[in-house]
Amino acid sequence: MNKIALITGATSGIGKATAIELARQGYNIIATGRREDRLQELKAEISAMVKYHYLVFDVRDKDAVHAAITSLAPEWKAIDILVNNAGNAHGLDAIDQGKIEDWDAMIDINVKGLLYVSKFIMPQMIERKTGHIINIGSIAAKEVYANGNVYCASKHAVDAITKGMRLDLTQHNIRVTGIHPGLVETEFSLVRFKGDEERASKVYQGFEALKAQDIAEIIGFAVSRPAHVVMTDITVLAGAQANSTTVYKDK
Ligand code: NDP
Ligand code: 8X3
Repeated sequence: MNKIALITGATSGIGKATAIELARQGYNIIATGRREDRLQELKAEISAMVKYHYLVFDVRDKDAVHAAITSLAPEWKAIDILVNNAGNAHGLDAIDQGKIEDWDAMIDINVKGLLYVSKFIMPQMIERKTGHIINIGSIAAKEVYANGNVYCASKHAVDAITKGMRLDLTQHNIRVTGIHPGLVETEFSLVRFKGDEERASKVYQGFEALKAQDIAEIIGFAVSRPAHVVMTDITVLAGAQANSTTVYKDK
């Protein structure tokens, strides 16, 4: 029987590429997100390879998360791989200029949403004594950059939760991996800059940014290691990127 992978935030970017990559590896896929039309679109591509199921929920809504996970039919309940990917930056403002609704969004989605989804999936992993949780952090989990304040805090929290999960879950034979990308060209900057396409595209001009597929392949590598190997912490930057803010762009 095929193993099952649940990927949050599979409607675009890293999550979508990961859903397709893990389907190629033979995992049956549960894709989640808020945009149902995109989850439906993904069906054609993935169900040509493996079984596909999608769940529509906002990770901020703990009741909706609980209802969605408990609604799974018995054949979908034994989730082997959880990829906690849903998340975004909202705004890029100095701390005194930051908007409270942006702070709420980042803490509620990137931190609390990851916890809610994990909360309802970990018990069956513990019961079955098997599982792998991949948390998508960021270079912002390792460094703090100007105006990144609360986004960086939310990703530092993801890093701490990842380490805490490993301490508490290894005894149950559950592997925990943190993946920390630098600049990946997705809808990330479009969300951060609230739909400003020109400002968003400038982030990725003058160098070759990482692609969602690059991260998906690293996730695919981490989950395909033999059972006695756990990749704990992977930071991956674009080739022209030396740290979160030093990017060697074409003149
Ligand atoms: P995208 O904006 O392309 O994708 C974000 C995904 O998260 C979408 O599928 C979106 O789905 C989902 N999502 C956002 N908010 C919610 C919510 N409230 N409830 C449910 N799902 C939600 O960005 P990326 O692919 O780049 O981002 C994926 C992860 O990678 C994020 O955690 C991000 O912080 C991290 N990351 C990104 C980097 C980059 O440079 N792009 C670098 C380092 C880390 P929908 O809107 O349909 O709900
Ligand atoms: C996304 C990458 O550099 O904007 O996490 O923080 S960065």
